[in-house]
Amino acid sequence: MVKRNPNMAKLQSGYLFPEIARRKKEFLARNPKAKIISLGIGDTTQPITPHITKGLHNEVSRLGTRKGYSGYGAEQGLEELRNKIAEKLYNGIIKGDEVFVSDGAKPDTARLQVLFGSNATIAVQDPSYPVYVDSSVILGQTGNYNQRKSQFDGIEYMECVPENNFFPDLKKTKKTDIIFFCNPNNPTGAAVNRRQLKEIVDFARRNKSILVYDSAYSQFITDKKLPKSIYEIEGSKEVAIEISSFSKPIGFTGVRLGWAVIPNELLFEDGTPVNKDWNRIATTLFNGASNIAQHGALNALDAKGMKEMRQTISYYLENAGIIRDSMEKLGYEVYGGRHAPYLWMRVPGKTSWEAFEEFLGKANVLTTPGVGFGPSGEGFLRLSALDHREDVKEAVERIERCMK
Ligand code: PGU
Repeated sequence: MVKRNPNMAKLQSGYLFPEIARRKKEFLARNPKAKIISLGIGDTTQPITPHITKGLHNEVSRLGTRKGYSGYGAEQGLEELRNKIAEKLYNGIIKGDEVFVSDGAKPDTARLQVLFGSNATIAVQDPSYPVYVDSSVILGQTGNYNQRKSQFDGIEYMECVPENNFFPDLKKTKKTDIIFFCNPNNPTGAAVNRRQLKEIVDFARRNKSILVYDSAYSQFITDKKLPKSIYEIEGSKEVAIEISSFSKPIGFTGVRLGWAVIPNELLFEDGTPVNKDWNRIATTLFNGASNIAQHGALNALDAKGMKEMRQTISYYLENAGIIRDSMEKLGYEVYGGRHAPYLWMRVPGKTSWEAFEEFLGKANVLTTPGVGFGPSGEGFLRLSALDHREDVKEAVERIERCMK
C-alpha cells in the first residue's frame, strides 16, 4: 500500500467550508423542517447581469460554429482580456503581459505555492483566508502543529485584531520568504490605508520577501482614498504579486475566472524573473481559463459591464449595512462590511463554534466560526452579506427575535 502524504495528516480537521456544510446537514437530519438561511460561505447569489451574460452567451454561440470555434487558448489568457484588465482595473500602472488570467484566486494560490516550493517560509494575517495556511501545510512548508498555541510552528502569524485596528505589528513579525496579505481582509472586512500598505511593502523590501497580495474584494472598496491595488504603492513592483478574482464582483464563483499579476521587475535571488517561472508553471499545470468565461469578463470590463458590476457590489454592501445595523442594535461589537461583503462580530463569553451552533440552533442561520480563519479569530463569527435581500432581512429578524 502507498504511504499517505504525511503533510495531509497535519491539516487540522476538514477544510473549513465543507465542515460547515457537514454540520448543516447533520442539523437538518435532526430538524428536517428547519429553513436554514446561510450567511456562511462567501458565495454569491445575484444573477449574472444582462450585459455580462450576453458576453458569455455570444461566445457559446460562436463555439457552435465552424468559423467561431476555438480549442485550447493561450495559457496566460486572451491578450485582449489581459490588456483590458491592466487598463480598466489598474489604470495602466501594470502592463497586459504582466497579467496571467486563471480559473480563480484559490487555484492560483495553490499554484503559487508549487512555484515557491516546500522550503519557502510564509507569514499570514491572523485571521486570514484558510487556503494560505492549508496549502502551505500540504506543500510541507510548515513544521508541526502546536496544539497549545493552535498554530503551526513553521508559520509566522501576524495578529490582526480590533485592539490593533486589524493591522499587524511589523516590529514583532519575523522575516519570511513569502507574506500573504489579503486586502480588504477576509474574514475581518478591514481595509488598510495607503500609509499602512506602504509599511507592508517597505517591510517586504527590507526583508527581501515576496508579498502575495490577495485583492479578491478590492472592488468593494468604496472610499476613493483607500488603495485598491498593491501597485498603487511605490516600490511594490519589485516585491509584490497580486492575485484577484471575478468571483465576487460579477458573480463568477461558479463560472470561474481570476488573474495573477506578476510584474516584470519581480526577480528571484538568482536574477530569474518570477514571471518566467510562473509561465512555466502555468503552461505545465494549467491549460488556460475557459474561453466562455473570458468573454464574459471582456463584457464586464466595458462601460456597461462596469456599471453593472458597481450595481451588484452596491446591493451586497447595502445588505452588509442591514446586518451591521441589526447586530449593533443587539449590542454586538461589529467590524467590516464597509469595504468588503463580510461582517466580523465578537461573541462574548462563547467560543466561535459554540456561537455558530447557537445561531444555527436558535435562529436557523448559518454563519462562519471565526476560529476557522486562525487562532486570533476565536470568539468571533463572520457573517456574509452575499445573499438575497429578503434572506438577509429574514435572517436578521430571526436573530433579533431568537438571540435576545
Ligand atoms: N481569496 C479570498 C480572500 C477569498 O475569500 C476567496 C473566496 C478566494 C480567494 C477564492 O476566489 P476564487 O477566485 O473564487 O477562487 N472565499 C470564500 C469562499 C470559500 C472558499 O473556499 O474559497 C469565503 O467564504 O471565504
